[in-house]
Amino acid sequence: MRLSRYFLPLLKENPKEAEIVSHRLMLRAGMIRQQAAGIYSMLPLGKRVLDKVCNIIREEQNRSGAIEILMPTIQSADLWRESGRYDDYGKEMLRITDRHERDLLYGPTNEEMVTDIFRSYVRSYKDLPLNLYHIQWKFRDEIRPRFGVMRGREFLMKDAYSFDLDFEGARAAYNRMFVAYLRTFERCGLKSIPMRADTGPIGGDLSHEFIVLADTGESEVFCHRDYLEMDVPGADVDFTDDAQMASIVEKWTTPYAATDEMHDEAEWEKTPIPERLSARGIEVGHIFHFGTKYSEPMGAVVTGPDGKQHAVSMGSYGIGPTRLIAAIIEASHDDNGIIWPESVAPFGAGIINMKPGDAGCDSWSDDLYAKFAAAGVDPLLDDTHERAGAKFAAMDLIGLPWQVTVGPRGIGSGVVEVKNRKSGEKQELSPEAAVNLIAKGA
Ligand code: P5A
Repeated sequence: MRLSRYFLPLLKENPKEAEIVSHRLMLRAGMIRQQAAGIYSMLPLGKRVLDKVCNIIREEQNRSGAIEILMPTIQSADLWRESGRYDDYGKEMLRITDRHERDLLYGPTNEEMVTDIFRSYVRSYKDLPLNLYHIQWKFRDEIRPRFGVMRGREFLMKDAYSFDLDFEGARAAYNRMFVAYLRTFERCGLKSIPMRADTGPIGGDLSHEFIVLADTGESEVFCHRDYLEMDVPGADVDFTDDAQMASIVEKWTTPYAATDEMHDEAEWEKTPIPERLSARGIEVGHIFHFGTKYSEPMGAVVTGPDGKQHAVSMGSYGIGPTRLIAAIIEASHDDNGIIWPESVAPFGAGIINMKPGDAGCDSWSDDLYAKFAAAGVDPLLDDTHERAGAKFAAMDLIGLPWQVTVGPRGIGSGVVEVKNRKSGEKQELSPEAAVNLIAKGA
């Protein structure tokens, strides 16, 4: 992409409404635009990051055996009356009436709708296990939407729903999602810690929140320091091996970890004082087992091997991709701007042409651009006529992992300057060496 033809509305001033760094940087880097309280457009740079994050989520959901669908945002109130949640959900639910006076709602979550899909088609235990997920906008009329996309009213969610014959099967499904979540957040460049959590309006008796530690996090959390050093399972982990899944979950749930709602002082005191970490955290994912809470009232039953009818045992599993972007920025930035992990960076590298219009600078920049594209590093070429200082500041702000500067002096000695955004380290390299170095990580 050439910056001269791109839409990157950077802000020079710090927006007054932004209380936390991720909100400030997303506004300043031209990633999002607020349209109403807690409702945002994703601008081109933000949309690129969102797509990268969603693709990582999708790959790990698919790897774990979940199957993608897409359900609508608007739901019929009648479905929610069947589960009893239409009245229970309260003011967070946006209720809508259509021209025929039918009650509709903008979905805050999809347990009822997916249970309806399941009961319409699945009859036998032989079709289980089944896990259906989608990535779709949700609406929750939060009292205090704040911190940008961190706590929006309209926000994107990946929500998965598992169906099994009995608790044992449901527990195995829960474990698979647990492991998929560890991998997903690690691939987004984050250290996430699974913590025992309250179930709130989703319900059930078994639940973990996946928390990213950050000073600006909304939750107070308590955990063992061992979590900071634990290794996340590799891509070769076998999601069909229930015993392997269970042992990974056991390892990741043995040291103490709980959010403040579930915090147990007596248990906490068993952790030696130097090993205790009490901090603030951002909830990027939340998984639930709730058994027959929806399948029983909604008649989602299958014939079991015993020939009898069984209400299926269910769980649901959420990740907030829009919140995840904010969490990544909270965890990875400096005074000059965002520092994207390579896996979610909107472009792989920025090329700064110091003197557009100069034949040498133009041809070197174009050549580098083509070489990067061929090597699979999606480049952003700054071919604008801004001052050098403004160009460097803009590149730092948008946080691409690498910056390659092409200027007349370097060309004279056959080199470009390569800067690593994270370490700040600079080196002079031939264009070929620069492409090789940067393509290695792509
Ligand atoms: C699980 C999937 C559920 O809704 N039903 C379907 C279950 N869980 S949850 O914890 O309420 O939400 C799942 C994840 O969505 C993100 N999230 C938000 N992101 C931005 N703004 C919000 N207001 C918001 N609310 C929830 C979080 O990442 C949460 O873990």
